Amino acid sequence: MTLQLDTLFINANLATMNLDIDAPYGAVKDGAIGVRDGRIVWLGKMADLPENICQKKNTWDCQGDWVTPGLVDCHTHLVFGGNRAQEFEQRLNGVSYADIAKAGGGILSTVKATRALGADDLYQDTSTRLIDFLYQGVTTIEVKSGYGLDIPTEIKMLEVARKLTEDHVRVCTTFLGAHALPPEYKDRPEDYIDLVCNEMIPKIAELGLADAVDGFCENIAFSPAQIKRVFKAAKKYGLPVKLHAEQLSNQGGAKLAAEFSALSADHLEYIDEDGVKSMADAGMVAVLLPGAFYTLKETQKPPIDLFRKHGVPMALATDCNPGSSPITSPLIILNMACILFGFTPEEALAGMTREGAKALGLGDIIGTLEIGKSADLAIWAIEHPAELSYWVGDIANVDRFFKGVSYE
Ligand code: DI6
Ligand code: FE
Repeated sequence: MTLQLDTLFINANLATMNLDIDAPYGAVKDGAIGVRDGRIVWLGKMADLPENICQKKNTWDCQGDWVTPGLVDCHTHLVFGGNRAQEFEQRLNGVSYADIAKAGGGILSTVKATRALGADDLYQDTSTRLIDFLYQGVTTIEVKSGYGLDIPTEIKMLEVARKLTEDHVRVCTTFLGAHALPPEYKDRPEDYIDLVCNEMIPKIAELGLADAVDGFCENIAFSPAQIKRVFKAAKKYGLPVKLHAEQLSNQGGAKLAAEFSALSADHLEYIDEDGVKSMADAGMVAVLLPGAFYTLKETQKPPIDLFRKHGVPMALATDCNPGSSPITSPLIILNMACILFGFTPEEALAGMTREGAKALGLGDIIGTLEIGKSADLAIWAIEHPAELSYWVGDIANVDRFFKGVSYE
């Protein structure tokens, strides 16, 4: 039998992250990967490569480099106008993140800047930021709206996010209309939630611009009852949900998300065991965001022992945004997860590959190196996969191999 391939990767150490392979990192040393039509069709030891291989394109000699699944950043707010360096300065002078938000700064200052930018400029700014992620091995990125808070700007943000696929990356878009209360709706949160549920979600669903719906459940944002309305509307249009929950206080958001079979609940510093159990029962992913924890100088860590105990998968993401996580380096997030939250380097890499994929509902397509999955690969000039969490700063060379356009 002849193995038909487009591309063959040889002399690679594979961190497959496949739990069925009983070795740290699901490692296959001295391995090879065969790719056809953008999918992995052969994976194993060099010594086991079939003799008859018919290749249309090229052989990529990895010379002992490590190959991992392409990184999956499953929570970002990559599309935004301006920046908030001055608020950063204010915070360092003692003003809290919550107080800045209450005074009309914070998210709302980014809303103003994002509304003011034309789609082309917004795309240019975002695409420039995206380069950092691509240079660090990201092949899939989730991008949220939520800095428009009116119909035209939310649409503009999601269209910009969709266009990023042209930059050779898999993009999942999330509608985050319930991020903050826009100034036009000051003191009228229920009216704004009406707009989100009755106009924004239907319009965005009709245009096919969002793969999921998110909300910010917090005392400085929306209550569980308001989020519930948003989730009901999302479900009506067949859109999966996820939630910013328990970031600054315990509102029971994760439990609410579980009731709607959410893909994930994100942040979770203040979640209790009850909340963790409901996530486990609903098969949800905990998306942990050490960049926001670090930037806001939080002291309460998410209860990672409880997630481990109840078997809740832990994903990691940059939460790249101009306020609480102005971070464009996924690898720094791996390091922060280890140092600040007590992840092992293997859990950290799993968090930004296998578990990140699950958090996007793409666990069958990406996230591990396995036959049948998409060939989204990152090839790293390192001697051990723990290096991905270990170095802080510019790490060794990485090559990306990515054939997908958007996910099927
Ligand atoms: N939680 C966060 O950390 C970001 N959004 C959210 O709901 C912060 C967004 C910002 O400050 O601009
Ligand atoms: Fe966020």
